[in-house]
Amino acid sequence: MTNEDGRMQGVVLRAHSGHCRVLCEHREVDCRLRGRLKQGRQEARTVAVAGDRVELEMAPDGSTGVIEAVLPRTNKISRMSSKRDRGRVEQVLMANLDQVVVVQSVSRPDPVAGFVDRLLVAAERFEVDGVLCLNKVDLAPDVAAEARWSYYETFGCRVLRTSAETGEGVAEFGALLKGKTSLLLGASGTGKSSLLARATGMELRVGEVTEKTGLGRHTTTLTELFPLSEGGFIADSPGIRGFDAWDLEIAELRDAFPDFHEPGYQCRFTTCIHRDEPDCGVKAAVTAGRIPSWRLDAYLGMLKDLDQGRVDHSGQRRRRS
Ligand SMILES: Nc1nc2c(ncn2[C@@H]2O[C@H](COP(=O)(O)OP(=O)(O)OP(=O)(O)O)[C@@H](O)[C@H]2O)c(=O)[nH]1
Ligand SMILES: [Mg+2]
Ligand SMILES: [Zn+2]
Repeated sequence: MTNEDGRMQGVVLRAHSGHCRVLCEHREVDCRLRGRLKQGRQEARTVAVAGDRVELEMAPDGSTGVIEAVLPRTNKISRMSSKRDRGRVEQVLMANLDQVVVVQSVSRPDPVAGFVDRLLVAAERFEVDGVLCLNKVDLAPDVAAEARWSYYETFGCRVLRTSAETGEGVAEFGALLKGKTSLLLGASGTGKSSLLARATGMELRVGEVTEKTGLGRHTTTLTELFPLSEGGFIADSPGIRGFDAWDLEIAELRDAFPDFHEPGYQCRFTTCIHRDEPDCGVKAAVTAGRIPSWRLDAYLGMLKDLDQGRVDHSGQRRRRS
């Protein structure tokens, strides 16, 4: 596609310090960013990310290009950079997506309490569909976590059970991706790349889970988008240890727990954040066993992080940008 300036349009497949691989007219082209697009070193990584639609000027021989403009995003997934000492830096993982597929192994690595909840909150915060994919169902599951999974379905979250090893559920996983732009997100070693390879036949690097710690080895190092033969795109991403959604307000965090909405109507205060307030409908629902206590714990853990983040990063309350 060409616009009136004679520029081509493309989709960024991967981006790394000002260099991007762009899919343009069924070809992959290495591009650099036009200097004026870079807004200083720290922001450079947010200017163009996987999934961004861009306008580019192609070299006469068509071998390389220069990104002249990044088109407005329909949405994005972004988080606070984990390099906390540098202050508050936004890290955009991906732009223009339809869904986040949270990949969690039922064991090896074992699920960490609150982690899936955290990733689903990120999807809610950025108004992207969140799906939970439980992988490695061929292994004996971590018993403590097993009881939790079916709860997610009770508030409308789709839950898939897969094994990249035996192929169980992989057809369903493939069907989920069809025609959509998806991002695979999860801890290292949960099997994101393995699942993707099994579902699409692509050759991707996978890494052993460390015998001693049961953790992954951070095999995938860059978020990369792949076009699917049946339409749509899928992004594989590096394993993450934590995720603090960028620019998350307390009220947004509260609203990102769909199972709290209805009991929340019983809270005495409409501003209740279900922490210290009296007559809280959500806490009553936990006491009555309608909401499991680990869900409230996951929420309160994130609330605490949010409170601390506000002080740690700037010493003053954050303002929406
Ligand atoms: N038993 C079993 N092993 C699996 C399954 N899926 C993946 N694995 C193994 O888990 C290990 C990690 O798989 P990867 O696909 O590299 O995991 P990843 O999530 O991409 O990890 P990072 O790239 O580090 O984030 C490899 O040894 C895989 O063979 C599964 O369904 N069952
Ligand atoms: Mg990987
Ligand atoms: Zn409440």
